[in-house]
Amino acid sequence: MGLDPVAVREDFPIFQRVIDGHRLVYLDSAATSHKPNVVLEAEADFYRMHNANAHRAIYTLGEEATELFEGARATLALFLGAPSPATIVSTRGTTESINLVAHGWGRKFLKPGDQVLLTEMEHHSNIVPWQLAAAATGAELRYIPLTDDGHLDLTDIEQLLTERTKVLAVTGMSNVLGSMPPLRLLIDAAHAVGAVVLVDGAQLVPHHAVDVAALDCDFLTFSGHKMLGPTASGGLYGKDELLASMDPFLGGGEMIMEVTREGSTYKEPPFRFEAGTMNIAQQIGLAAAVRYLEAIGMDAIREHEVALTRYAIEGLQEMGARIIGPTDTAARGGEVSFSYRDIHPHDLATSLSEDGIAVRAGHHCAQLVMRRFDVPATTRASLYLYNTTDDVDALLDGLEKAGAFFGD
Ligand code: C6P
Repeated sequence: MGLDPVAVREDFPIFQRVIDGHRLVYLDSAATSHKPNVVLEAEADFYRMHNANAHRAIYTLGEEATELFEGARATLALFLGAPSPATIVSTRGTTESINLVAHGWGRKFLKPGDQVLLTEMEHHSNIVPWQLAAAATGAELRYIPLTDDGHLDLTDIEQLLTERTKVLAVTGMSNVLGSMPPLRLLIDAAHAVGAVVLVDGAQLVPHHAVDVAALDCDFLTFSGHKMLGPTASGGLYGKDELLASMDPFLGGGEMIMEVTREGSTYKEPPFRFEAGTMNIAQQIGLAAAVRYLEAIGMDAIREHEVALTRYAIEGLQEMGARIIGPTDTAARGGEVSFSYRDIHPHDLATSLSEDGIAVRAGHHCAQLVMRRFDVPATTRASLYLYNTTDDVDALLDGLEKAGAFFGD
């Protein structure tokens, strides 16, 4: 049996909210997802019953905190098909994870004349850290362009991906277009020229089964808050030998072996990259989110979202909205960006909000995408396991209402 979003909603207290007399129609999970009771409980239970710093104390609570925090790492490793928990670094999410790699790997190994290959569909989090690393090392940035329907244009890939390319950093799922680049093909092509590959999994991991061993990516980043977990939870997967070769990102407590006046030696990964008191409760909450997602099944979630995305795209197209991104649901996720008549996305989002409908309007931290499609902003409805066709119908009704109000 497929996923029943109505039953799923029962697990999320926020859906009891009534907003100005309207039920909550939440279509902004690409920005952040809601949290089921099991996640809220796991986090609260940690604070209520086990609260202590991890990896520091030998009293009972301290040992429990360490066990729970490390248990969360093991849960994440299994979820992502990682070979061992030591390949998972706990971070506050994708932005921190990419900065960690661009700093710890990029600044150490990039040299003048090396190239970093990005794509025009990247979120700013997968551009700016590389710009900083390039500025610090003399490396150059190059970009894979996009086709008119919002996929990567791989026509000139052989000119872009060359012996000079040292790293390919690519999203697994665009937060604006929904497009899913052909990761395995890109990873193989990058490895063939000796480049390492970082996959920005901020949107992919919450919505699609991911197996890092099968993908053979070198790094994968993810944000817990987009996959039913708490804010400031998340992580970085990295191949053992790469993590071991990298410099620390932040310096501080618990990431060192020994500190002298002159310098310090560092622990092995992942601890080398976990300076200071960590996001203990958040990672424990994220592990509960992962168990919840696994119990439902990532394939069932994907199947539900594909059907709902198709329903949304068809409904929007029937109303004359312009979809910005692919319309074929096979290689895309449920981030549906559109423009509707000439109504500014901010006006549209404000009008929808009056009916309890939450969508995001703006450039979605992806200004290269806006420029490519010649729009200042888009309205984006993004779907998740708790969304229903009723939610999409509410969006379409809301658009009709906005259309009547703003006119032509
Ligand atoms: N996108 C959106 O509304 P953080 O903020 O670190 O959890 O994730 C950053 C990030 C990186 N890559 C992609 C593909 C993303 O979608 C995001 C976050 C949100 O689209 C907030 S801007």
